[in-house]
Amino acid sequence: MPPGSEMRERSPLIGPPAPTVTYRVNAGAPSTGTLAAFGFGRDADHHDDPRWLRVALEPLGPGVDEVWEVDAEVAFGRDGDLRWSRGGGWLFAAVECREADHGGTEAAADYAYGLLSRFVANSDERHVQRIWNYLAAINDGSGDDERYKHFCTGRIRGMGDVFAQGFPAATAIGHHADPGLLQVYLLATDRPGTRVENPRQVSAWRYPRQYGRTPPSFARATLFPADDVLAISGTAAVVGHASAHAGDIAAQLGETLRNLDTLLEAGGLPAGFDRLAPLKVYVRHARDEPVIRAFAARHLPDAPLLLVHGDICRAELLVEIDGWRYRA
Ligand code: 3EB
Repeated sequence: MPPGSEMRERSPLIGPPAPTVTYRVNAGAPSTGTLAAFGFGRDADHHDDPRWLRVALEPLGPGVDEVWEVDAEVAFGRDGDLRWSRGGGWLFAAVECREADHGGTEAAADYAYGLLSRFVANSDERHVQRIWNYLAAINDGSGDDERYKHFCTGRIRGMGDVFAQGFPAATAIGHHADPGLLQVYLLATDRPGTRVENPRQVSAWRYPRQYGRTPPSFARATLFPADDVLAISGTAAVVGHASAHAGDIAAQLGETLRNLDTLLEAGGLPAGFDRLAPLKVYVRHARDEPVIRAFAARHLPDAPLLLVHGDICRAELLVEIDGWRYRA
């Protein structure tokens, strides 16, 4: 074979290896290589460490912590309502704030995204790959005044130029804790990832007017720069732009899995969600837990799974799944 004609299975590493994500019972306090760690619900541990975040969603079933680790030393700190950590080419940043301190949902989202975008813009790790948003009573209010829609308007206003190169993959879920609490956290790195859209779904930023004044600003998934992980947004039974199977949890689960499978294919990842795919399932009605567990046992038997109680941003949607799919 002449020099230079070797075929490569895929492109060489062009970015830092992805953090590892694991679910653990009682993970304990963050340690050297911990980029971030999360407890869920009111019984989760407290650790006075900027890398530790207690997420305002109650676990369904056994509570576990989620831990992100990098193979490097991690530095961390706080700056007002923002805390951050960085190591191995990755940045974690989180903002927690109270809506009342900013004059409402829209203003609080604007504030939180403003803090995050300014912080990220001043970091080497300025390419936001993934972001999570938890706000209270997400479906309260009707029509354009639903709280989620106010959140979407504030979010895009607070997103600075660091988000303008392409929206990150995201999750936006309603919590049942402290009514005015907004939690937003992100994962960024020092090189751009690749946005992946779902051919079965209209891109969220192109949703028609009926879903609100401000279309939601997120990508369906991000392929990390080293091509080692597909980070998957909150995925529900949305086909085209419409919600499918209103009120039918079993059918919504099936449609959601079709969307997840389609995203893997679109991202060029191997098919299937096995032990290399830690997933989180957001469940509107706690009574649906047994149906969801049975579905998971059948279709996702090896995927590490965390079920949490949370509201999906469209009132007719009963379940949403997000997560990570490692290539190997
Ligand atoms: C959907 O497909 C369901 O506003 O950040 C999923 C993931 C959804 C993220 C967001 C919303 C968001 O439109 C809702």
